[in-house]
Amino acid sequence: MLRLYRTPHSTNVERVALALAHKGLEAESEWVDPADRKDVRKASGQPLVPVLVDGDEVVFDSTRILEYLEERYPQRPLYPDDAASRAEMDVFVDWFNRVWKVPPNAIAAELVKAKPNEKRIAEWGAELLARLDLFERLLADRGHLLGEDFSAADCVAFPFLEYAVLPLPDGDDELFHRVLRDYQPLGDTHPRVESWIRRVDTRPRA
Ligand SMILES: N[C@@H](CCC(=O)N[C@@H](CS)C(=O)NCC(=O)O)C(=O)O
Repeated sequence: MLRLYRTPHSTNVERVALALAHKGLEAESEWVDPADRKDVRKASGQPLVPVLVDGDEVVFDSTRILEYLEERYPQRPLYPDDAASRAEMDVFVDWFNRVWKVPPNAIAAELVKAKPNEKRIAEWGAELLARLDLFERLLADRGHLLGEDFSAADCVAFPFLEYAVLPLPDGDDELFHRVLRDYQPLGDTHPRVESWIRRVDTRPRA
C-alpha cells in the first residue's frame, strides 16, 4: 500500500492526489501537523510534504513523485510517450515550478513585512495576470493545458490556479492561498481558464 504524507489544503499535495486518483491508485494518508514536521522528517530526511512511501522507496518533491508514479505505474499515463512531447511537458513543468511560482511567493513574503513594498507587489501582480492570458491561450481549441487529455501539466498547475475561481475551502487560512485568489481575478475575461478549472475540479483526488 502506498503512503502519502500530507497536510490539509496543500497545493503540492493536491498535485499528487490528482495523479494517484487518475491512475486508480489508493494511498494511505499520513496527516502531518504543519507545526510538527518530526514524522515527515524521519520518513524522508526533509520537512516538506508531499512525501510518497512505496515499500522501500521514499520519494519527496511533488514533481519527482509524479515522475516516479509514471515510471512505476504506467497505466493511465500522465506524460506523453514520444520524446519531443515529453520534453515539452518537462519544460512546462520546470517553467511552472521555477518561473510561474515566483510572483505569488514573492507577494506573500512581501505582505508579511511591516511595510510591504506596494510597487513591487503591483509588478508581481501584473506578472500573474499576464500569465492568466497565457493559460487562456494554452487552452485554445483543446481540453487541457498541453493537449486534449488530462496530463502532468494539469496536475502541476491546477492546484495553484483553482483559487482564481473556487472559494477557499473551510479552514484554509494560508496567506499564500489568499494571494492566489486575490491576484488572479478572472472576471469574465478568461472563459477557457474558468471552464478548465471547473472541469478539472470534478476529478477525484486520492
Ligand atoms: N518543491 C516541493 C515543495 C513542497 C512544499 O513547499 N510543501 C509545502 C506544502 S504545499 C510545505 O510542506 N510547506 C511547509 C513549510 O514550508 O514549512 C514540492 O513540489 O513538493
